[in-house]
Amino acid sequence: MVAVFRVLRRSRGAQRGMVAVLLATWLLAACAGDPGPSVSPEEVAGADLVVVGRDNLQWDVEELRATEGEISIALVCEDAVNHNLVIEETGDEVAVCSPGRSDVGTVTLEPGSYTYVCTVPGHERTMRGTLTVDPAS
Ligand SMILES: [Cu+2]
Repeated sequence: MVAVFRVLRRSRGAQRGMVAVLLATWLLAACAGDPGPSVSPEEVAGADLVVVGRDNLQWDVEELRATEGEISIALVCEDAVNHNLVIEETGDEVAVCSPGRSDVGTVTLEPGSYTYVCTVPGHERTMRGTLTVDPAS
C-alpha cells in the first residue's frame, strides 16, 4: 500500500489527482469492511459519464452528453447519503451507491433528451439533470 501512495505522490495532473482521491476513498471503505457493492476508481474513470451525488441533494453536474447506444454511467456517493441514478423516461435504474462508494451501470438509449434523477425519497425534486443523447455519426 505504501508503494501505491508513493506512485500517486509522483503523479501529476487533475485527472490523476481525482483518481488518487477515488482510490483513497475506495481503500478506506474497503478497510472499514463496509457492506454493499463498490467498484474500483479505475472502473469509475473508465465509464462514459461520471456523476457525483452530494449530501446537499444535488448532482455535481446537471447536463451530460453521450452518443446513442450503450452508455456506461458511474455514480459516486461522495459523502454520507445514499443515491441512485434513474433515467426518468425509461425507468432504468442505472446505478446505486451507498456513502463513500460507487457503482457503474449501463443503459442503452436512442437519440433524444432524457432526465436523470435520484429516486431516493426526498431527493427527486433537486437531483435532476439532463442527458442529451446524440445520434452516432
Ligand atoms: Cu439521492
